[in-house]
Amino acid sequence: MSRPGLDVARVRTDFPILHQEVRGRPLVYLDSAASAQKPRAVIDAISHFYTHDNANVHRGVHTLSERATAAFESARERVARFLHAKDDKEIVFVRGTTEAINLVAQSFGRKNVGPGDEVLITELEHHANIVPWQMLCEQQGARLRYIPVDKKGDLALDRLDELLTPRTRLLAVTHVSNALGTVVPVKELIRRARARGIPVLVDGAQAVTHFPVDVVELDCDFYAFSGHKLFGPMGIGVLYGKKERLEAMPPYQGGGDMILSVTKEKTVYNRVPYRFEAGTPDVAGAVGLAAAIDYLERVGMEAIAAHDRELLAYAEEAVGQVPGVRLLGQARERSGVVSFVMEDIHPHDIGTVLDREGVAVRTGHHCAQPLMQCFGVAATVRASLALYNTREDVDALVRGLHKVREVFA
Ligand code: 7TS
Repeated sequence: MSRPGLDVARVRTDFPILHQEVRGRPLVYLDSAASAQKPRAVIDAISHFYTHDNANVHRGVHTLSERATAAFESARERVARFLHAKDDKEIVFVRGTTEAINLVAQSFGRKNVGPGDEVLITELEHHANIVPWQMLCEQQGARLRYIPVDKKGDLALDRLDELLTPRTRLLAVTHVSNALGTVVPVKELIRRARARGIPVLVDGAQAVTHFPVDVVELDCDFYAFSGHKLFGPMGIGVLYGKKERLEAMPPYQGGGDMILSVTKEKTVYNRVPYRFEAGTPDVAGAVGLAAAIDYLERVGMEAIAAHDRELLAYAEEAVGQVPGVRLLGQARERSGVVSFVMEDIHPHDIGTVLDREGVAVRTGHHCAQPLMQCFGVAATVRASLALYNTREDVDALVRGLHKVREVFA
């Protein structure tokens, strides 16, 4: 179906995996927040790399190695432009959001967070933006503090000034909540933290897929995201870091390619970003990620944002009308996901019935257990939307939920 600005029918033809039946029904994929599907352009770019250019990077002078190096570095430039970073050397390739946050925790964190210091996060976070900070705080004798979330799923920003203390060494916050879809006003948080000289890391895993992001305009110190949620391959992700921040940080892992010279006694580390990229990187992954970004920008991030907003409003309305459904999260601004519970029917049972109808959703705590505790639930059903989803997909979900009611009546 076509909407102004985004020809979804056309977009769907670019995603081969969508055109299959699951359990005898056409697949309705509503789990893109967990991992998004890949357009043909990404699959072809990876295949082309392995068919024509595969070699290790930065080490060889032979032609294939030069080509692989050029492809890897051009992917870095592509990512830099996508985030509107000033310099492609501010882009560190990692495995995903999780590794990006662990890198900052163990490199920036170990250097800058000491006994009695504080790291501030929020109750909205995915475990990937909680556990690395808990580990750091335990190692350093520091304290992890949380900005609370209110009943609607917004952060209680009236508490921010009191939580940003002279001991706060970093604020780490999600841009969009994976469990509720809350869009956090990160720009305001960054402004208020930076006014006190406190650096900010933004977890952009669920944001870059839905709207344009400009790290310079946000003025964040770090920004992390995963390739596989951005319609690119698994195993590749990005840490953006302001150059002066990255340059002041020690390496995260030691090994090949992150050095300038090694003697038996001492290593001189390579410059940024290579200092943080020990070992053979996922070159094909970076190539695939660049292809995904090219694809998204051809479709148009603004058009994608408009489509996603419109479809989310439709989905919230339609799902909210199913008898017995309670939607979770009424934050001022939301993106990408509809999270709900249904009377006393267990979310896993709902997910199982939906799967029989060909509808893929995620059920569980969504790796956001502290947030689930705030809302007094152990788990929810989460339908997540992407540029290839249609109103018909939402209608299929709603029909499935009526089926759930019949089964458990
Ligand atoms: N941060 C957020 C906000 C996320 O949603 C996720 C993954 C991560 C970090 C971790 O990303 P990774 O690529 O390093 O694993 N979120 C989900 C999800 O919602 N369902 O499955 C994974």
